[in-house]
Amino acid sequence: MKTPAILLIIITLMFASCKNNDDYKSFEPADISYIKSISYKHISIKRTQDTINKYKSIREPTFYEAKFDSLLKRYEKSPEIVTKIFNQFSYEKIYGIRQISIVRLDTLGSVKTIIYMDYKYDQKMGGYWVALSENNGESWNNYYTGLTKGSFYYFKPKSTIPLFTSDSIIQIESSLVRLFNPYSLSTFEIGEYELVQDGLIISINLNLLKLDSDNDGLTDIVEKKFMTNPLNADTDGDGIIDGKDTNPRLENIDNENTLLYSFLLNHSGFGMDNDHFLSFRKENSGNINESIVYERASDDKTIMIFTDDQQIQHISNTNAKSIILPESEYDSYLLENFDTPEIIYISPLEKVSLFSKQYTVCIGGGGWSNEFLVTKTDTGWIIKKTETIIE
Ligand SMILES: [Ca+2]
Ligand SMILES: [Ca+2]
Ligand SMILES: [Ca+2]
Repeated sequence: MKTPAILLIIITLMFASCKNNDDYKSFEPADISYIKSISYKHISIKRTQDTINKYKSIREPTFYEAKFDSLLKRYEKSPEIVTKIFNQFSYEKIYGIRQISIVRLDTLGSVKTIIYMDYKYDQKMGGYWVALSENNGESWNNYYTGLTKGSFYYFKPKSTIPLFTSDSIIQIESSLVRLFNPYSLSTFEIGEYELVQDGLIISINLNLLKLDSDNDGLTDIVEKKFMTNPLNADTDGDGIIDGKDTNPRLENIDNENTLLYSFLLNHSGFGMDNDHFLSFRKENSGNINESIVYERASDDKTIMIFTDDQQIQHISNTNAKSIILPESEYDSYLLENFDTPEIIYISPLEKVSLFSKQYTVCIGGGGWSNEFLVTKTDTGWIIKKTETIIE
């Protein structure tokens, strides 16, 4: 079917409403008294010395950068060697964790611990995680600390004090910092921060870090990040426990619209160059044309969606864990959590014209969006990708 020119114009106009998540437009550094007033049950902060360098800008080289610098010096005349080593090195892993992410690694008897960065729940700044092994590195458990890098903690990779103080407390030399130049995914700004208070030791209580009060597979700390109930194993009461629920805050509902939204989320639209037929009866779905390549979101992935659309709120069967909040909660969420998992925007279906069964729908994330024209038939959806925008 050929799309008439006039329809294309209408579609283009409608797609103009496909908004992306704005980066911080009116960014202001956090208030210092606020930063100092924040407390966490599993964290205690001690002072090692008085603050000397108030508001001095700091940026310590990471382990990764330090190694890269030394390579540059050594192979000054052959940059191709540096690039080669650099590429190998950046994928090297220690106990399953990429070396470049590791802040500290320490051992106490047969217990090993690694403090590292992960962007899973903190897409822009990265969050601090703790990996623990009680059998000398044979098997590991990974725990989110709830602390975001730069908001307002900075763990010092060069610290020499031992991590363990007892078998249930680890400690790390830290500073309180605050962002003064925000991160931006669309302009690739990495963000800069300034020192608020130096000379601190942050202790993490491992028992509280691991605590899963309602035994649903998510720690209390992760439930705070997900805005699920840490004292109720099934927050939305739909029979699926929070740890297994792909949409843990809101009931999963299977209908023609949630099926479409979930499909678009699962495939993100990348590589979908041909029309696709999505049957209302799953087993009959297939390609209208051959050669369709999907990029499926991984089961391990977490995304956030801020939407007031009731259909999108009740999506089910997504591959990624989807944390869905009303649009009005965006600001308050950031105020409490400082950073988010990857935010995905899906527009509600918009009718192309009053009587047609054609709709436009847009799905996007940080710096990208895909636009679709979808047609509802008696047996399923015909999905046609109309545009991809990568900023
Ligand atoms: Ca739990
Ligand atoms: Ca729960
Ligand atoms: Ca549930």
